Amino acid sequence: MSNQLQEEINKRRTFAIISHPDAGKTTLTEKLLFLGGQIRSTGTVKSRKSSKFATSDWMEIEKQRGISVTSSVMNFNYKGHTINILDTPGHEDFSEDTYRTLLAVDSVVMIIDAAKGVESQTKKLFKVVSEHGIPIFTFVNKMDRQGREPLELLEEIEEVLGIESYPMNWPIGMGQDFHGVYDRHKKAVEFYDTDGDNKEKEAVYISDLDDPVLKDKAGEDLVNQLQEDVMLLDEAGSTYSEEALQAGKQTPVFFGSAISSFGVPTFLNHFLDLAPPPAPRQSSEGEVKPEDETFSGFIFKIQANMNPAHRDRVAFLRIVSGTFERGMEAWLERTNKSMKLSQGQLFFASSRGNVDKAYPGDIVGLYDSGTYQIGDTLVGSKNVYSFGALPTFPPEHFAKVRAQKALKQKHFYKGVQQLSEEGAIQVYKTAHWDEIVIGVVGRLQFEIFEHRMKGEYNTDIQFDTMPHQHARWIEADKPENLVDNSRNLLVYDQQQRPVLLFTNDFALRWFQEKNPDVPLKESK
Ligand SMILES: Nc1nc2c(ncn2[C@@H]2O[C@H](COP(=O)(O)OP(=O)(O)OP(=O)(O)O)[C@@H](O)[C@H]2O)c(=O)[nH]1
Ligand SMILES: [Mg+2]
Repeated sequence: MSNQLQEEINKRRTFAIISHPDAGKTTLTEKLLFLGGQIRSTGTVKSRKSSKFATSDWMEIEKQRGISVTSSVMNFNYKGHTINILDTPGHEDFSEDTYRTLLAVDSVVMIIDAAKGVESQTKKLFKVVSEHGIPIFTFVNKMDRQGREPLELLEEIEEVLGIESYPMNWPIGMGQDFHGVYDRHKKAVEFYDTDGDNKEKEAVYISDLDDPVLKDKAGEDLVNQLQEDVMLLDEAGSTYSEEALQAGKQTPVFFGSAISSFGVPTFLNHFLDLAPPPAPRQSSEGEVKPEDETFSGFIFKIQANMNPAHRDRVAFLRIVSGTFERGMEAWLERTNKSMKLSQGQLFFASSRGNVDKAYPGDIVGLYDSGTYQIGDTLVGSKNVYSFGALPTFPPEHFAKVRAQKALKQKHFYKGVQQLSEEGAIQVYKTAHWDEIVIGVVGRLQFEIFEHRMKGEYNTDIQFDTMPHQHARWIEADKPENLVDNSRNLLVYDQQQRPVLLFTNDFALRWFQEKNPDVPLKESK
């Protein structure tokens, strides 16, 4: 193993930010990029009137609505580290994308809105993360607003999520009365100010919690509260354990206010110290270590039209082992064919750039003219192996779609094809008239589909939503004979495999009872 490879691995941190919608993922992402010198000013998320927009919400519809609908990848350097950050969408309709993103990271930052506590979508995402046993860091956000009692929030994290929590710092007041945070390890206080300059705040070291500086700045009542809380945490709270943290069984908790950058630099410093470098990954041929010399990686996301000027498509490759070099030869496991990786790109805040070399943990964008699929493994030698398929969710909403104008047919088919390859929609054809049916996991995806078809493929769409809720792949000699009533509909997927769409659970059970010898599969 070369020393250089090992050094590059140790420098890297690759993580995703997750939470319920609106907790502040994109805002925190921006502040982190700003710290890394990647952007010079932070655009306010959701300020529709302003011309500034959040860097990671680059898609047209994200800018319009101020929500994230797709995960985005950004690379930056900070204090000798190379960081790959993945900002994910919170809305459950896009959770398939978020789940796949979680499989490409080594740790996760979970944001809790101090006023709302642990919300439903955070709970679901947390479950997936904890099943993979990766370290989870918690950032309790929006302390500049009146929120819930910090102790109550900790209790909720422990009870609802079932993970031990260890506050690294503790808030002094909140909302109008927010005065800063007390660092339990350093025994120092960072005082809150609203100048939002995003610099590391000078910490004030104190002898103990009776230090007059504290009372001077924060007042008697808040200091009393702080003393009580800290005593309780010291006596009854969990003890810090690096081992439990690395196993994803204890989460370090930080309080702050992303919008004013308060607590963000401190958080990042601790995070870089504690978060793990790129991890090994299981493959069909056993464990692959990042320091293995042979290059390997897998595609976890495909995105069309990232750059409106070029209308190109990018496949996102997470490097697992070895060194990526521009122009290198690699084998695609699915086809066993070799290809030249002539152009790889790294994504920065507002640009992307060609990359000559990239290392484990890095996420490289490969130009894709239809070669790659989500879940593909690439290996830098003929002895290929696979990192396994990535999860797909069964669609639950269906609609017949067509172009409003017949003249747009060509654009329409291209758009449908490309967006389905991204994994954003599933596409079927009806048995008789070859009508296009699309299936999605969440209804909002219909809207995004419509919006993107217009914006990226210049095609207005006619929608007929359908009453069906389930899709099942079937194996039968004459599938058309199985369609017996209005409760199911026969369609074919893009590989011409028969699929039955059912209106509801009852229709599904009814079919199973009548056709016990026809197996129904949730995925292909
Ligand atoms: N008061 C206050 N508002 C904040 C803070 N952080 C974020 N916000 C606001 O909360 C709203 C949501 O922020 P985003 O960063 O878009 O949230 P998100 O988690 O990325 O949302 P989705 O991507 O749609 O899931 C925006 O209006 C932000 O300005 C904070 O620290 N304090
Ligand atoms: Mg967002």
